[in-house]
Amino acid sequence: PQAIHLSDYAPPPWLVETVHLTFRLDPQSTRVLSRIRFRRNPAVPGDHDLWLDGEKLTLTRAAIDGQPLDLVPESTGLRVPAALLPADGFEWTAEVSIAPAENTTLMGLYMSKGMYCTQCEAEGFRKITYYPDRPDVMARFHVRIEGDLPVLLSNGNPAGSGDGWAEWEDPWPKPSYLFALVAGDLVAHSGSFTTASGRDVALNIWVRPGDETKCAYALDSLIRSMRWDEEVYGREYDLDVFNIVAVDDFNMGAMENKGLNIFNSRYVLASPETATDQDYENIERIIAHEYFHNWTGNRITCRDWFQLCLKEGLTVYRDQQFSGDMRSHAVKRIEDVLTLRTRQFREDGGPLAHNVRPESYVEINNFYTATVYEKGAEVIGMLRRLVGADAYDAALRLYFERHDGQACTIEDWIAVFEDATHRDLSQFKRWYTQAGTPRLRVSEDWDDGTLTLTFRQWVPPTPGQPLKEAMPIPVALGLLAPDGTEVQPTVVLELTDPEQSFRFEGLAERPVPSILRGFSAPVILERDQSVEERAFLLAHDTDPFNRWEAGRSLARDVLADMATNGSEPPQLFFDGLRSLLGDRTLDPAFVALALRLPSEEAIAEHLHGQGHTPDPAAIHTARRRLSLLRAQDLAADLGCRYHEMMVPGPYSPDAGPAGRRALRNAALAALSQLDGGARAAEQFYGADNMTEQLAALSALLEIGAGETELAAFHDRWKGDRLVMDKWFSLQAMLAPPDRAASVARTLAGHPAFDWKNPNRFRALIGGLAANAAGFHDPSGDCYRFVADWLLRLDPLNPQMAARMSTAFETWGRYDGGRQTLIRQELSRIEATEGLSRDLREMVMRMLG
Ligand code: DPP
Ligand code: ZN
Repeated sequence: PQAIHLSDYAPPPWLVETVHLTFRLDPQSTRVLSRIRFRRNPAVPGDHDLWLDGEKLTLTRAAIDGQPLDLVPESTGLRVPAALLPADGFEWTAEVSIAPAENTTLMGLYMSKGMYCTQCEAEGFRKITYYPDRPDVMARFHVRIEGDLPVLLSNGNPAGSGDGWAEWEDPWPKPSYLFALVAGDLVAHSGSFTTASGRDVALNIWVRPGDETKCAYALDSLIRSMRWDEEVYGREYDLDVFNIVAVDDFNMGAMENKGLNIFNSRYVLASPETATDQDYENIERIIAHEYFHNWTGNRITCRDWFQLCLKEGLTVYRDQQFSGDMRSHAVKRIEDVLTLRTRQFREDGGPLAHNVRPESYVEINNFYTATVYEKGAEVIGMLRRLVGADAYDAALRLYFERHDGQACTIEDWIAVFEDATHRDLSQFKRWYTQAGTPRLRVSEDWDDGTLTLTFRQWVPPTPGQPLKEAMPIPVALGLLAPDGTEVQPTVVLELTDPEQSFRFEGLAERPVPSILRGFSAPVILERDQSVEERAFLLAHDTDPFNRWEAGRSLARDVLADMATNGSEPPQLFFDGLRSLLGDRTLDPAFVALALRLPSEEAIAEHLHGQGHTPDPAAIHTARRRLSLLRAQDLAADLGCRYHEMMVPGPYSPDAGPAGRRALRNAALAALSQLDGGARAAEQFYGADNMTEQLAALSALLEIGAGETELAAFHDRWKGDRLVMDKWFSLQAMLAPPDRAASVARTLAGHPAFDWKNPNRFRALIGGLAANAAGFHDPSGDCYRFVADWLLRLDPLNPQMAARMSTAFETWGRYDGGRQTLIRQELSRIEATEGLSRDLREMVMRMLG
């Protein structure tokens, strides 16, 4: 398959004004009638053929201005020769038929339990009808749906309905990837919202009958998102209705189709008994994310798929701001950095590293990545830090004013900031064009009242980019005196050169620097710091992120030492945690995060970065041991907090009670190592909410207990799909390393292992991949197991298979034996005949 290059971009010669679609729904043979008004693109002179994308369509007829055409479709579309096209525009009509019931890819129009549903981003619309399926072609859509189902939905505003039909009119021009259609036996949980300028908007969350009692939090999150976008970004909603549909079979989290968001049901449905605090937080975040796309993505969209970060990075940044405002900024920042490090740093450090704005792809679905999303959001955060909050607001106003209704590029985005702030941002653009996580090495020099900090930066080579240029790095920094008072409040240093020094003069005593406050740039900070200094920052830093980071880096180094040379943890480590645990002024959610030990994956990544070959088994053992020693050392304090953090009264998913449960459950997991699981079993059977029940089950599994509870959990929840996903993933994730493959095989043989459902597949295969020591068991059993499943899924759902193949992306970190085993599996996949373009591209990139 051909790679597509950013440098080959050419504007479309033909633009679309209006699209009329009629769907005659049928599972085996849905007919799609299209009437499309084309006009010449004034920016592209000359005569041009009309190219219409189309895949797996049966064309029954086509005409230009009513004149039938005799066209022979190619496998990827149709070409109408320029000679047949009236110079100043024409109307294309066509009829195709498709079989939604046979569509297992979950792209285009497909069926999920009797319900029709679409997913068009990035290139699914071409599986619905012939069309210039590219985001720089924006048009107004009118849709008529005919089908014997009670609910028929599409984008925009309702434009009439009757028995067996409904019409929808979307006044806002949009690219085809934002098209959506849903038809099924659905019920709505409804509400309303009045916009700042007084427009009444009907809000509906559509679900299958029986699920309507689980929609209240999603609706509440939507209303808060709509208000927040008005208050913070001055953005109002622009249609009479906003519909959200929950569907069980969905490849991604959710999709921002104009006026008709479609969601994976796990990010809509929640009740206290079935959803955890984490689920509630995710629902709030993703509802907000998709809603915010209405302006950053839909009203202003991307010129081409290379610009994906233009909408995703910005929208993730916006949903992070929102969650911080709704909950706690400190806790949110720590959670976001944890995600960035586990997912994006891992990607950046391996064979799949790519720019925030990639320069080529074979299959665009493979670039919905942590780099585009999470690093893309970090880049926006840095930009805001560099120009300041007010200038950021001014730039965003200019962005909306200048580009509303357009399909834009990163160049447009940067230009807005340059024009609004009169800064030269050409170096900043490297964040979009250079892959890899920058390393920042700091050294300190103290001389007679002056502290000199010297920063050296370098970016390691990544595939296709052996040499790197210096990055502009905002480093937020403060200085603390030995008694803990802050002698230098936060300043932002702007690094631009490979090496730079900064002097702080007139200091009475040598201060302790707090560097990269708030994680002001997505870099790896390398710093020689004593245990004492980190314990000091853990106790005194005024920046909550760095306070957490001090404890985190200490835990990481302690674990790295234990795993590599069998050393014992220093007492200071436990003492630091004890004072944190005892500090009642701290947010319990923060303390819970501070107690969380770095994951085995994080330690492996760190060791690899330090030039070691990580041993997954040794890391697992070290982490278990540190966890046990810590529980023993802090038993009394943990017991105390466990009781104190009990949350009385009815369940509420708000940040306050959720934080208390997080700390309580962290204490429970620790204490279970000492009491044989007695408390956990008690909590499991007594719990009236999923957060407490699942945490108890997890604590039991971690100590090798919980057989009875697993069975009880299964019996209680076997009818609930989303809860059963948790049952699968927890077991795969927490299986003892030497038994992981056999546990996974047993689970795969369970009658409820519906592997064609993406959530269920991800629960088991993703759960196993997250069990680092199990997955990397030296037998290679799990490698084989995962490869077998990828090969099985690939012909049905290539997008999911490709996504899950990232389980193998870290192979280069490990020893020769493991490398050989993983490469064998990757080569076996690569050699398979009929492999999808999606999975083939991933495997080839991983093999290098
Ligand atoms: N655009 C979706 C999202 O990130 C993914 N298809 O919201
Ligand atoms: Zn998005």
